[in-house]
Amino acid sequence: MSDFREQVVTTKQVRNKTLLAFLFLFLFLGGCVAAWYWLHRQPKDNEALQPLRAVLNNNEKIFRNLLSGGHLARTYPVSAAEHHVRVNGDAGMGNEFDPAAWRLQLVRKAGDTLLITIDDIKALPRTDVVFDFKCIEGWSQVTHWGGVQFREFAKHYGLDEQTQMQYVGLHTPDNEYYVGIDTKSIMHPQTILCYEMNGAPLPMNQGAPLRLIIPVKYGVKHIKRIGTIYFSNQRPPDYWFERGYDYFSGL
Ligand SMILES: Nc1nc2c(c(=O)[nH]1)N[C@H]1C(S)=C(S)[C@@H](COP(=O)(O)O)O[C@H]1N2
Ligand SMILES: [Mo]
Repeated sequence: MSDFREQVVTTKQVRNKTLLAFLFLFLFLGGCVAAWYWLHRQPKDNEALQPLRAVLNNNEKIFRNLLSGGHLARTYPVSAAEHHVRVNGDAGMGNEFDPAAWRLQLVRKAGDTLLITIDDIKALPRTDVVFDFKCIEGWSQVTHWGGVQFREFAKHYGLDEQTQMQYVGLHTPDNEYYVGIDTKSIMHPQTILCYEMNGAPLPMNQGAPLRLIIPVKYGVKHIKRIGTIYFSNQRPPDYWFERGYDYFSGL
């Protein structure tokens, strides 16, 4: 004789369980719909719904503390670099621009702006960086850039006091494109003021005479054709932040 015991389940029990399961399903779906309506009734903060913006800001706090000079973006051999480098984004890249007349405006303080030539910048120690350039649109490319580390540049121009501030603002000569970057990220050893691509002068559409290459950030922060650099304890205006993206845009 086997010890097999059958449990007798009545039709009534089956029906009750089924009803209970449906009840939970409807409560859950109702909750989802209510949460969706609630979220979409919330005010916006720079084009992102406020609760979502709060999540981005909290992520920033966490990642800012994790990021340090010792945390390096992965690098690649020069031979791995793409020759056909994608061109993306042309805000602030209008035709009425004269590279010969260009000077970098470095605002050290209100009323204290240095005008720096590209030769001044090329005279500083040169560094290469080959890394995987990632755009938030979903593409990435291993690319090769040359320039001076921002932290070398800051040392050369005596920016000790300025780099104690929380943010750096950069914009194009016509102010059409602009980014704000936390100082820790701009002082990162892989961040360069870049004037070369694939060992040759930076092409016009890629940001000549000078662009930012900042491997710890998404493409949006790699501003092309830098006109002005300044420092602030408030978040400088940021083109893609104003269009709903994350301010920090870290990787
Ligand atoms: N001045 C300027 N810089 C810019 C942009 C732009 O529209 N204008 N687009 C950004 C974005 S979204 C990306 S992905 C990179 C693309 O750099 P690339 O054109 O050299 O590939 O530049 C960034 N820098
Ligand atoms: Mo991008």
